[in-house]
Amino acid sequence: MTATVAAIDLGATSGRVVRAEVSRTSLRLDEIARFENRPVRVGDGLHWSVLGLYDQAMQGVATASRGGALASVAVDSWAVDYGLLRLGSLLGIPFSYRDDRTMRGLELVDAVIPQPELYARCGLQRMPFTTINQLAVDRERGLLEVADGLLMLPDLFGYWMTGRMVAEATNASTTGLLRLDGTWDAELMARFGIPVSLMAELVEPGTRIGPVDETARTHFGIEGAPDVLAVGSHDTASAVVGVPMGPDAAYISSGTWSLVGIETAAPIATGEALDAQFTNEGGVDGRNRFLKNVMGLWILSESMRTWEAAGERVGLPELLDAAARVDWAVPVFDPVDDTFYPPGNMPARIERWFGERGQRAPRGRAEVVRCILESLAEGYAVTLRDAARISGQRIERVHVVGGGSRNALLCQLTADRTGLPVVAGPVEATAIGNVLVQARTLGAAPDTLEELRELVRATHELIEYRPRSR
Ligand code: LFR
Repeated sequence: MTATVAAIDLGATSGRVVRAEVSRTSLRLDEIARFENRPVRVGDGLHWSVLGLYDQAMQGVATASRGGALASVAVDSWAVDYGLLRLGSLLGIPFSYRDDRTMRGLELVDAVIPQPELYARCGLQRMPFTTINQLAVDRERGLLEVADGLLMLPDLFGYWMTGRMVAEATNASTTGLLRLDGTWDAELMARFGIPVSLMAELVEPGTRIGPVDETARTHFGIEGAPDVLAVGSHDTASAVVGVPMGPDAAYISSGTWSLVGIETAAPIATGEALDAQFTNEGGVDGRNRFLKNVMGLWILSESMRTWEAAGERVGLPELLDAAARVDWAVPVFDPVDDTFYPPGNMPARIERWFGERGQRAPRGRAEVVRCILESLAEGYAVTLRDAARISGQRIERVHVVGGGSRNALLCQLTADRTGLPVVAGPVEATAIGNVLVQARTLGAAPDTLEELRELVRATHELIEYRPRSR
């Protein structure tokens, strides 16, 4: 049996719709649509253009449906962001997690609950964008008094497609409002004045949400009536499904963020994990994603934006070539530092970071790019050593998936600095994880994550980088 399914995969800079044919022994993906995603700043802050994204995604699904009946469709996106609703209608335009209101949110949350206590409850790394911080700001502004529902963005799309509201579990695990056992933490919500009634019913990946409804089918011209399924709707959860790893492996899901970690059987919310600032996020099939958010290629893309805004022409391949030719030592910064979180002039921030520490900053674009990549690779190496130490799991190879798996210099530096072989690919692991879980739900793909990963390994070309001695 072969299943034909469509994945809507939304990233912080672009979204895509992929059509896939999956069987127990084959996996074929075609990109049907790709569109830009740019948050828009208005008076009250930085927002996602959710209707535009939905429109583009659904047009992609319609195109995919014209190429032969789709059995199902599923959405994944970045985590933590959400829409508030009242009587079924969206209340306001969802904020982007890069909006600086999250800093106020951190203060509000700190005033109510000490970090170690919050960590013991939800197991998340302290990050400004966590949903609980954003909701603390909404509460302060009186918004929670009018809202009667909350949907994470993939769940919002699912609701618009089907009329049914659910809270997919892997994405819900990024809110800070789920207990480590995967249930809504009503007591914590009460302490923050967040009504638990805002939250929808939790569903696991593999749940059928319902058929795409008449409104959506007619408006977008979708042929047939595909079912909307829940998958790992947190993009990183889907990416981890698509990592072609075996035992003793770690992963880096490398894009705007680098999510660096391992899969564990259960959350690890110990004092050591807190000190090293590891996150425990829910994975598909009840696995735990023990990982850390390292700033990622965002620092490079923001640097390029800065250079372009100054009227300089910059192409990524040329920059990477120049950076590869830097054969002298460059200094490294801490790619987990909050300085690099908000949008802005990264080269200036890098210079300031070194200046404040009395160190020489990199000069010129080639050195800056090399410094960014070396810093990321060093950040990965430290994180993976911590992950192995804290979990007691062996790490003998590192899989890099996502856009960053195409960055040969970064992959090589990662091998060099971790001292481990790096296996790069597939680029589209997130969409793969999404379609595999759909196909499995339809009975067309193997049952276990191990077998699904084996299928990815068998159908994709991977590149191995060996560590060079230093
Ligand atoms: C990656 C990602 C990360 C999450 C960040 C913000 O796309 O989903 O896992 O921490 O974006 O949502």
